[in-house]
Formats: sequence, C-alpha cells, structure tokens
Amino acid sequence: MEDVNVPFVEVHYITIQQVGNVPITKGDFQSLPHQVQTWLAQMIQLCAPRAVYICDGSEEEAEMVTNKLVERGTLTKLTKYENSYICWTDPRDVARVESKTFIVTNNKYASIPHSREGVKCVLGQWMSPSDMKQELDDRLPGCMAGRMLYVIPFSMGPIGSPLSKIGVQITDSNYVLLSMRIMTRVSSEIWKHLRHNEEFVKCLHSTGVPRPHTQKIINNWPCNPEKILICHFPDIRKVISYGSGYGGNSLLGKKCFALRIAGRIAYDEGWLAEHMLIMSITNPKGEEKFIAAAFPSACGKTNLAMLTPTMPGYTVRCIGDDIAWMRFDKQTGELRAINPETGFFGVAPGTNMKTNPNAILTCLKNSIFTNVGETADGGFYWEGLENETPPGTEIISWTGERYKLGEDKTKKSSHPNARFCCPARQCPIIHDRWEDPAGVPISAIIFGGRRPEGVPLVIESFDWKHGIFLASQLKSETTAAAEHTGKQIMHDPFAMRPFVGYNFGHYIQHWLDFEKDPKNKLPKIFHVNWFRLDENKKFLWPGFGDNIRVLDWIVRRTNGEDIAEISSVGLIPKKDSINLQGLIVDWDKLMSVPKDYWKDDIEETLSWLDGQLGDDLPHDIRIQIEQQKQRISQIN
Ligand code: GTP
Ligand code: SPV
Ligand code: MN
Repeated sequence: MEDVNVPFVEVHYITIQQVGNVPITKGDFQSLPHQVQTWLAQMIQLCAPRAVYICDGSEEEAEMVTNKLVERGTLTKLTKYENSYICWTDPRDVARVESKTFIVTNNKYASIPHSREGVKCVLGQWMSPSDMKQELDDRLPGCMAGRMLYVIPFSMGPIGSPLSKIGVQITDSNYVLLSMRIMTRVSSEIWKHLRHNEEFVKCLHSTGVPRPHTQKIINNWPCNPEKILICHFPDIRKVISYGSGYGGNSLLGKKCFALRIAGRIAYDEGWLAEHMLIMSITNPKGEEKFIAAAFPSACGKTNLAMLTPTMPGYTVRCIGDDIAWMRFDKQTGELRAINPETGFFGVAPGTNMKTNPNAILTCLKNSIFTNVGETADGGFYWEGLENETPPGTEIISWTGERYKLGEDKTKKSSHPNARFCCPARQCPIIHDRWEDPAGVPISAIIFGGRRPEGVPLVIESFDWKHGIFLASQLKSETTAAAEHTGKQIMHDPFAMRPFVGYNFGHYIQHWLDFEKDPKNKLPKIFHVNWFRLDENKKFLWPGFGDNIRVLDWIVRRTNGEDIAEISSVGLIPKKDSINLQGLIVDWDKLMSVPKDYWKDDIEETLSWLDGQLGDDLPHDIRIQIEQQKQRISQIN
C-alpha cells in the first residue's frame, strides 16, 4: 500500500571531496590529470583557502561569479550595455609593477646579461632561488585564508593546436577569473589535453589579503601593495604573483606566461614570443599582407591593429593587439604568427569613435572596464570621449568624484592606465583566420616608440642584422602602463625590456640566428614613429587612421617597389612616395635625419647597450653600431 501521508523527498547523493581539510565546492578533483592534482594539493595546503572551486569555463559559472562581485560592490553593472561592468581598484594598484618583477634561475646570467660593473641592469631583474624562497615563505603560507581558491584551466592559443600552450592559474580573485575568461580560453576541455603527464605552466596568484583582514580594503579591491612580488621560474615553467590584482600583474596568461615564460620556451625550442600586434592589410587590388608590430606599452599597438584606413580601397583586419607567437615553418620557410590571447586589455583614455571606432564597437557588450569614469546613465566615460558625450553629462570619476562634463576642465574621469577588457571575437574587423592554428604568414615586422625628436616617420632596415639593430636601439617615452613617473625617454629594445624572461644578450642573438637557416624567409624590418613633435610640441603626423599611408608604403616595399632611398639610419621614403593626399604635413620635418641628434644618439646607444649587456652584446650589433657611426659621420 502506498503511504500517502509522507511528503515526497528527493535524495541527492553528495560526495564532498576534500584536500586535507579544505572542501572542493565545485568540480571533481579526483578526475583531474595526475600532475595537476599533485601541484594543486601542495598549493591548497600552502595557501589554506576556505574552499576550492574548479572552473569549467561555463556561462553559469561567469554569471555566478559576476553576481557575487556585484553584490560585494567590486563590480557595478553598466546598465547602458549588455553584460558589462565597471570596476574601480584600490588607487595603489593601477598598473604593472616592474620594480617587483623577477626572474629566478640558479644561474644569474641565464636570466640577465653581464652588465658592466656599476651599471644597474634594467633588462630584467634576477633573484636567487634561496632568496626568493625566503620572500615567498614570508608571503604564501595561509595567504588565501578565508577566501575561495579558484582553479582556472586555460590555453594560450587555440585548444589543441600544436603551437598552443596550456596553463593552470590558481587565484583568490574572482575579478581575475572573469578577466581570464575574456583574455584566454578557459575550459574543462583543457584537462583532456593534459593526460599522459603533459607539461603545463603553473600560475599561482594571490591578492595577499587573507581573512581576517588586518588592513582596510579600499573599493572592495583586495591587494597588498607593499608586498607585491611577481616572480617567474622559467626552468620549471612556473609563475607566482602576490599582492596585486591589476592587469599584467594578475592575468598571468598575458605578460608572465605568454611573454616571459613562453619567451624562454621559444628560445629553447627555436621560435619567438613577442610583444607584437598582428594585422593584415588588403590593398585596392585585393592583395593581402600580414604584418606584426612591436611598440612599448601604451604606444599604439591596439590602435594600429584595428585602424580604420583613411585611404580609400584599403581594408585592415585584426588578428591580435598585444602578443604574437611566431615560428618559421620548416617546410615553406614562412614566418607564421598566432595571437595566443582571446581578448583585448586595451588603454581606454584616447579611444573614441574617431581614433579607434573598432575598439569602441568591440567593448559595447560582455566587457569589463577598470578605472574609467561612469556616466550617470550607466555608461563608461574617459578622457577622449568629450566630443561623443553631451556637455553637462554627470560623470562619476574612478575616484568617486562627481562632476558635470565641461564645467571644470581640471577634472579627470579616469586613471591614465584605465583599461577595457573585451572579447576579440566581438571586434568588427577581426580576421576570419584569427584563430587559425597554423597562424598567418608575416611579410614585415615593425618596431616603434614615442620619439618626440629626431626620428623620422618610417625607416626600413638595410637587411636582417640592421633590422635587429634598429629593434635593439628602440627607445620610447615612458607611459602610465607601469609605475614610471614623468615622461622620460627610456631604452626599450624590441619593446621587450619589461617582458623578457632570459638573458637579453641571448635574446638578441636568438633573433640574429634565424638568418643562419637559408630556408627561412626573413620578413623585412621597419621602424616607425607616429610621435615626432614640431617646435610648438604639436604632433607632426596625424596618426591613427592615417597610419595606413605608412603601412601602404611598407607593403609596397615588401613587393620590391623602388620608393626608398638610403639615409645614414636606414632606408627612408623617397620624396612624395608616401600617399599624403588630403593631408597637410611638413615632409621635410617629418623625414629629416638631423646629424647632431643622431651623432649623440649613437654614442648614447652604444654606451647604454654596452653598459647593460657587457660581453653579452652580440658582436653583430657592435658591428652595426660602428657602421652607423661611419654613416653619420659622412652626413654633410
Ligand atoms: P598596451 O596595451 O599597453 O601594450 O598599449 P598599446 O601599445 O596597445 O597602445 P594603444 O594602442 O592602446 O595606445 C595607447 C595610447 O596612444 C592611446 O591613448 C592612443 O590614443 C595613443 N595613440 C595610439 N596611436 C596613436 C597615433 O597614431 N598617434 C598618436 N598621436 N597617438 C596614438
Ligand atoms: C602592457 O603594459 O603592455 C599591457 C597592459 O598590455 S598589462 O596587461 O597590464 O601588461
Ligand atoms: Mn602590452
């Protein structure tokens, strides 16, 4: 007989998994690849979180974490757009911290070059394993007490491609989890590719704020600025980052893995991991060429990668805006490049519908905005959007100050390093091959920086070695992307000064060595400067969409057109060989190579490179410097 008085109860059989005494609240620990389990168990014990959450990359997961962050006040929904949020950090945690970034190897000179005595090396910082152990022993034990530990499986590059690399990031920041989901491929698919004991890059991140809190949390943004430490162990493919939640400090797939660790893997395996955008240019005849370009942080990669051409008949498509992994194809000899990322973490100030409409259109949904201003009607706002926002609009600045647009010109809505984080697939001009696991063939490599004085709009290298010299002598004005203050011109060879994971001398030699294989089709190398100033400190070049005119010249050079002439610093455009129709620019000022400037510059470059790299400076570069000196002395 049926017992009708008893209510129906559904029975769930819940197995609570634990590591030590820490419960796994989501995911099946025991089904993870063995080598992951071993490392995780150690980290869980070390960091002592309240619980562990193994991420699967699903939409439900994102929703759950987002809701939590909104509830807590770390994120605010921007009601003007779909699924987009704004975040204001602790004002002490706003950029990469280069002074606290280290490479750890047994041999010091595996990490940094033999700088001359008395010279402080700025091409990477080394710390010994024993000193680093002390630093970490002081920080890591119990660093996640009272917090959730998230386990994020991710792939840099298309999942399963032979060019891709897998990482697992542990973090106690759910803001980091949400950003990693935009910037990398987060999925439980990853575990399948780690069977058979395959290698993965171990990434540990903690904001360094265990509970109970001993310090006040500002803006619901946990961080520990006094104790920031970002350390890399390239020999064992490991990154540990402590104390910061911002950008390159905490999204470990980006600079830490895809440049510093991958750079070292690339050195070992014979390829390149570079701070470069990847784009294509199609001319009016329908011919498409791919190029890669390296500029230092906040010097124009995102803008170039998605530029809107002002020359009719040209099409630009974007493959990536920050990082390129490139290798010479063994069969064809082509240099093939992939973008290992899936999102843009772009500088917000200065971005608008005129300078970079494609970036604006990319971040109108599914995006996170950090340290920008908010309009009273739930939109984003930053310096550069003045002409697209009605005067009188009420703004809440990133520091929480309210003001009306246009009333007080001294008010700033955003931090200069404020960023948008948005999915690359939303970019209106994303290339349909942007996720091609085979990559795209690169015809030209461009280097550049912010050079207010002396440096022409474009220079083509005489040959491969001279191109590598151009990249080695790269300098640029400092920007807000890291902690440098003021606008000083700094050396930033290859735009990689903050991102190289091994001895910079070996790095330059690695580039030089690609010439030794006659099968390699070496791309032409160029140097550009959008930032030359006139005597009134105004830019001589309009930049942005008009940069297509320079790209067009570069592409025509890769086709062998006779439009270049020799100067003491390289090949420069023959007069009027760049299409300037519709522009008013002073060609002579833009292209001049002032003898006095370059005479001093080459002396300073020699002394800097020799001081920094000592005997690790490749001989070929010394020869290049001598040749440049000779050429300059011959200018009338
Ligand atoms: P990271 O993401 O830090 O690596 O920077 P990035 O190299 O991608 O720089 P981005 O394109 O975001 O540009 C940074 C700043 O430079 C923005 O404020 C732009 O407005 C400005 N900028 C970019 N291109 C040009 C240009 O052609 N001319 C001028 N004058 N400014 C530019
Ligand atoms: C850079 O600084 O070059 C960036 C921003 O691209 S961050 O991700 O913070 O490194
Ligand atoms: Mn960058």
